[in-house]
Amino acid sequence: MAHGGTQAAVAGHATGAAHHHEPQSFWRRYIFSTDHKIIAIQYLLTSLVMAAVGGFLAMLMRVQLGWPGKEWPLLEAIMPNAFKGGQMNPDFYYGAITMHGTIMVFFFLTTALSGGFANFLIPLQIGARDMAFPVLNMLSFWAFPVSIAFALASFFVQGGAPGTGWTAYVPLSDRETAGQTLWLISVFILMLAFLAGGINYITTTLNMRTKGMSFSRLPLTVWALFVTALVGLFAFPALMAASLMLIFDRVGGTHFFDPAGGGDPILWQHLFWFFGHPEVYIVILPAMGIVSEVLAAHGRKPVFGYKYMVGSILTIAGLSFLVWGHHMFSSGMSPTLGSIFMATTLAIAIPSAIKTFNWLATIYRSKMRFTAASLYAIGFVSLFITGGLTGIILGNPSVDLYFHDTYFVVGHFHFIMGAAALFGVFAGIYHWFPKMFGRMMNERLGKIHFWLTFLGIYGTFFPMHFLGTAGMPRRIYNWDAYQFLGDVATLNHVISISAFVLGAAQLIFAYNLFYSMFRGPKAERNPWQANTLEWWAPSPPPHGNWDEAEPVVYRWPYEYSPKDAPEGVDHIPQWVPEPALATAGGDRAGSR
Ligand code: HEM
Ligand SMILES: [Cu+2]
Repeated sequence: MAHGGTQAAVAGHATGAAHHHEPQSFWRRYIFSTDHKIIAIQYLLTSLVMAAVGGFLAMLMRVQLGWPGKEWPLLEAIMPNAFKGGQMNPDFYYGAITMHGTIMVFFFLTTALSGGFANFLIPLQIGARDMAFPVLNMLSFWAFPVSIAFALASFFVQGGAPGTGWTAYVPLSDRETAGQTLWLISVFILMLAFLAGGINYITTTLNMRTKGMSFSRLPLTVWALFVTALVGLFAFPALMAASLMLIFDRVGGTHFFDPAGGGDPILWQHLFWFFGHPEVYIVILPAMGIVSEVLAAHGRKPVFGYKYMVGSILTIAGLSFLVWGHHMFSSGMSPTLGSIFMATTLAIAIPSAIKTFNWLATIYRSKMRFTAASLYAIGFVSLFITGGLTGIILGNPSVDLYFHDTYFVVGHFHFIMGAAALFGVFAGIYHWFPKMFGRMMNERLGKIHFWLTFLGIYGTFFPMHFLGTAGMPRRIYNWDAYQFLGDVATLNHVISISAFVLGAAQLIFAYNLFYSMFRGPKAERNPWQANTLEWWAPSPPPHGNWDEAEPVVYRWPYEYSPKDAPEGVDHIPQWVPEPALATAGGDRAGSR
């Protein structure tokens, strides 16, 4: 009933003088919008389209790896160049590898989380009306399709997409055809766009928090997105510099990386991984924030160890700049340096484990409502544990010398980065969809989607560890050509078939998403009875977010199942002044 009370209070509040805005054209409203929520949806939808492209490439790669040497007349009919003569052409395969990684890391995960969710959640959850710099925000978004266009254009130039992988190691990337230059330009623009976006997130979090929203009351989502933006501020410039230098090497006659001209190819690896390791945390930290939020709201229990959660986010962010050498153990670095990077790498396991135990403690004896959102959040914890443990194995230089560049590494990073961050995105979409679109998604389809995805992920990526132990290198097109591998055929069949199940399951999600957007049942303001400020706004919130005054914050965001609250009160939102008022309902709750 408490809930009814707050809703009534909120509804009463909504009838107040509405915020007035000039009528806007379709273009200003939905295309060149400066409203953070529209921009969030633009990022999110573009990132999902890119995920579909990246996923399609993955399916093609699994076709090849499942049955190398087989002919596919149907695929030849659809893509005559890629499947000339019925078999996949190796250049296309390597181009697909590069574009799959690039698309999934940059255009899907980073964009969905640090573009979509950062835009949607930061202003709403801190009680602001918009970002600090709305026009810059719009420009950041519009740089992003430009970057995508450059990357995708590489498929259509002479030589096709570059075959160097998302890490673009020199000297190969120095010698690669023109597509590599387009890729580098794309990456440069993207980094610039993310930097501009991050400046907005940082400034907004620092300066635009509403009355009462101290840092100790900040939802963990905002903490995570804010710290992620700080990490980006220091990481993105390294890749910007590196890509610019490589562009110069390729077209400008310099020799930064070319040993023939006195350059150093290892320099690229340092610059890339100085960016690249923080980048993997740029995608996992926001997912961690989302998961904490969803577990608390759907588990009806405060997040366990809030301060330790914040501390771990900060520690992980700091340490993430000190571990890049674990990607380079086999580059010939001195063993002493290897040991140092081992120590820092294993140190990251500590804050990671703190977070993991806190999630488990949050789940333990909670009143978990098993929604699609909470299933994905719980699934995240499982994937994070599986992937984290293999990370600890790889962190030992002596072990890594064997595993480096095998499928063991592919298994590791797909669990922890690919799949775990993907689960964070799904948990976030199922949780915030009602607020974004004012309608509910179908829970039953959501749960089917979850189980198929969960099983598909384990079926696809778990066996990869065995391939790695058998010595199968990553980024090879025809494992059947290597005698030393023994029989890896069965494992590869299992992986490919699981991957197809995983891919097919995403069609259910796509249907649910688009159907619900237009036809789903109308959402109330606070369908999950959650505590953070966005649930105080109408669904979807109008331009300017709050119908009247900005909300005022009276408490931390995790007052679920509070101990001393009156009978029937199972949560007290941040905007409610005193516990008693939650049941009293009426006009005082949430007003100034
Ligand atoms: C306990 C934490 C972790 C440890 C100890 C760890 C350790 C490692 C090590 C040693 C490697 C290098 C393996 C090699 O290339 O031979 C590696 C690769 C990788 N890790 Fe982790 N990792 C951890 C967490 C994460 C997280 C949270 C993410 C992402 C969200 C991640 C993403 C990656 C990626 C993307 C690669 C490979 C990149 C590539 O070569 O293309 N790792 N990890
Ligand atoms: Cu790393």
